[in-house]
Amino acid sequence: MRNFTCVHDLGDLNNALAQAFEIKKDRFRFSELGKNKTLLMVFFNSSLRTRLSTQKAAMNLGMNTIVLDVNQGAWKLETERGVIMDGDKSEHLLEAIPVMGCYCDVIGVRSFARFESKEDDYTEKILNQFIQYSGRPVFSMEAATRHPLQSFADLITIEEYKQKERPKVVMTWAPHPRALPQAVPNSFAEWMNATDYEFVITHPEGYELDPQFVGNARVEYDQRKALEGADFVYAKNWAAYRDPNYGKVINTDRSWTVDTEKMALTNNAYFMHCLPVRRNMIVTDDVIESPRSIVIPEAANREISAQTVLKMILEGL
Ligand code: AN0
Ligand code: CP
Repeated sequence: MRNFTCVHDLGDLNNALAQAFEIKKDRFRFSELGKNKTLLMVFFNSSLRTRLSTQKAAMNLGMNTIVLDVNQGAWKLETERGVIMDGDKSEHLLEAIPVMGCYCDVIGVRSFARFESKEDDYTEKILNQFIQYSGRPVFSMEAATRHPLQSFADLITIEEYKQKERPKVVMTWAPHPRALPQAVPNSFAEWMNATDYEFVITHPEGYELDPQFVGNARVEYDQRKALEGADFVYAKNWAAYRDPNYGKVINTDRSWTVDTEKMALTNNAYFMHCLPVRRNMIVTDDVIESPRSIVIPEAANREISAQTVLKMILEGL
């Protein structure tokens, strides 16, 4: 594998899952694969899990890692071509990217949707420039439209906890005070659509996602109805996708918070969230602390998804 930006890059999903479980059994089995190879992780946005789990995954494979927080200590970067750079930005991404490529073998990039231009976000302008100009394999550590390392960890987690072949997985929108990207829900939907699970998406009207990600999922506007019989509840907030509200918070309706009463409608479902999560906005303390909450094992699987992806990239070098 050269680049990893979405589920399709993995090829056969069952094969990728098998590799993930092999790594989980013995995460140091491939500790020679990354010897003398350097991973550069470039963050345009904050991170706890992605930063730690990807670095740990690289170390398990014997790689060296460098982390660059673009907004802390690096030169401020211009991203638009043709701009007269007489403002506060000292360097252009078009030089910065190939320079970064000089110092590493593999690059991970975190660059969220900026909500300034839907077209720029949905064409993955920043991530694609890394792919085009770095000269290195590039993987997404959450880009504008997808968070594939998260979705891969989510899938691994569901595979570990599911009690039937075809579980019912419900992704529910939940309230949040600030505008969040659609990357996590888009990506989760894309990965669920690549399985044969029963997959339902529920959200208030106005929060419809890009149809290319919704695919064949059932969209149900009544959250309670959607949750009936669910085996997994995947909560997430996202800002509106549709124009003219792209990137806007159109409501913070707390009746959508996942609480004990909502969970009682399910088939004793497991609760999932990618984290970070705002308690008592997205989910109540009781639900996230309950024995059915698997948010911590889900986060732990980020190491496994990252290591599987890095292993595949290293094998292709
Ligand atoms: C980000 C998001 O919703 O995309 C990252 C989640 C992994 N969340 C926040 O910015 C709070
Ligand atoms: N879930 C996730 O990607 O978390 P971070 O933003 O902390 O990396």
